[in-house]
Amino acid sequence: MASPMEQALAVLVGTFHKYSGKEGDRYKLSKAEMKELLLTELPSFEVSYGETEKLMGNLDANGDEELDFQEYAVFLALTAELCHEFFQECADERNRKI
Ligand SMILES: [Ca+2]
Ligand SMILES: [Ca+2]
Repeated sequence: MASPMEQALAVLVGTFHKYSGKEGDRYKLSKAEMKELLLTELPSFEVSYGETEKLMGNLDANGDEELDFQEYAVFLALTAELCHEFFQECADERNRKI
């Protein structure tokens, strides 16, 4: 039985392939694929269409208008950092109330 972290990694990799395989290059996320991934898999982030465009631009390091796995991995790292900050703020908030 895989540990929670191993399962989480499998989900992160599997989610990339679930969307990257929909159109064009099977191993890259097009703008439409990335937009669908963001809206479907991260609904709590409430990303708007304009924000997906901007995010794509920032993440597309080699400028080919698609996200390869390496560029997606940068997105995951940034998202993890945001979550970390968010939970830290929640914890700080709780500690202040105690
Ligand atoms: Ca694709
Ligand atoms: Ca790219």
